[in-house]
Amino acid sequence: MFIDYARITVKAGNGGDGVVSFRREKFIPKGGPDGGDGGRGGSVIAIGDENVNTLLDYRYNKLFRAENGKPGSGNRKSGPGGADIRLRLPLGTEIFRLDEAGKRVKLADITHHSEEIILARGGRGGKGNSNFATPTNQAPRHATPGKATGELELELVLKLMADVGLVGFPNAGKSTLLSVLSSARPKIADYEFTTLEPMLGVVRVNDYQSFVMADIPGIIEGAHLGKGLGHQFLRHIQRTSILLFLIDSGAPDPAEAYRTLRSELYFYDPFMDKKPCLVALSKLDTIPADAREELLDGVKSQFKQEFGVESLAISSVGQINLDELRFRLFKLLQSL
Ligand SMILES: Nc1nc2c(ncn2[C@@H]2O[C@H](COP(=O)(O)OP(=O)(O)OP(=O)(O)O)[C@@H](O)[C@H]2O)c(=O)[nH]1
Ligand SMILES: [Mg+2]
Repeated sequence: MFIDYARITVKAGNGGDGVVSFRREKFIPKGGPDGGDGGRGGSVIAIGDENVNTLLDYRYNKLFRAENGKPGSGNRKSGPGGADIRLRLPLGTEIFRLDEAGKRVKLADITHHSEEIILARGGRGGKGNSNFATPTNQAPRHATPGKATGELELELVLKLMADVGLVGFPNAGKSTLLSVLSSARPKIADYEFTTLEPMLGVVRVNDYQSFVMADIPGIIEGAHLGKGLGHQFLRHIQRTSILLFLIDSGAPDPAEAYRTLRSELYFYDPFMDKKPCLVALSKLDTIPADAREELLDGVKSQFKQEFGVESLAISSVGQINLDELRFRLFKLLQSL
């Protein structure tokens, strides 16, 4: 199951207490103070993991505690530190702390594999009485307690990381395109809202270069008012570098479809409307061969003139213009 939001509580370990102890050895009746320090508590650390794709692990398990530090002991022995815990998070996870007023404060944005960020630092260990001996007080009877830590309420919000985001109405052929350009195997079917969760695919350009494309559920007019699946998945293409609009070549008015899609993006985030983009007219194989040229010339020049955007016609099923599309997307990415 794909989960892109979770609310969790984390708690770093308390510091272990420092102890009061005195040397007791044969023939040394009054040994000096030898109470050791407490160990530091374990920290709660977030770590990026490219093999994790969802926040599912954080959906049911809600409380994450690192181990407390152990108290010190005699002979100036420090207590062992508590073990840290690491929360493995998918790349693209934003971490927010909820402050007392319930306001979100951004703590971190996990974008790289193995990247670590301390979310809650373990409490410092207390000092044993061996630290407090002075010329005037050679037998101090006090030690300090370890520092106790509090719980933190966190929100995890996953925004998938991809280079190209696919945008289109339901049934436009987005998932089919992802499946022919990459090794991803999204669900494909001849009805609307087949895709219910986002999926990433790696598109190979040549032996050395590739980019990542994200397929999300289709959006419809009024998505910003909650129609269809609403806008809830748009955040997964919010940080892609470019957008690929996919519009059925057989649509009665492709330019109108494009206007609608753009305005839905704009309602969600005006910044998305400014991303560089490309339009692909899908399912070219469904247009009779003798009607293709006329239709496409008209559509292409309209997109160019009215919106200043390049377009090309493709077919995932008929394998038409797929290399060209791959190449153009890659070129656009490289130009940024
Ligand atoms: N003839 C033809 N059919 C296609 C082509 N691409 C996709 N289809 C068909 O169109 C239907 C919808 O394809 P999907 O890839 O599931 O469409 P989608 O845009 O992902 O749809 P949602 O997930 O509902 O948003 C399926 O029946 C596909 O087989 C194409 O190039 N040619
Ligand atoms: Mg789909």
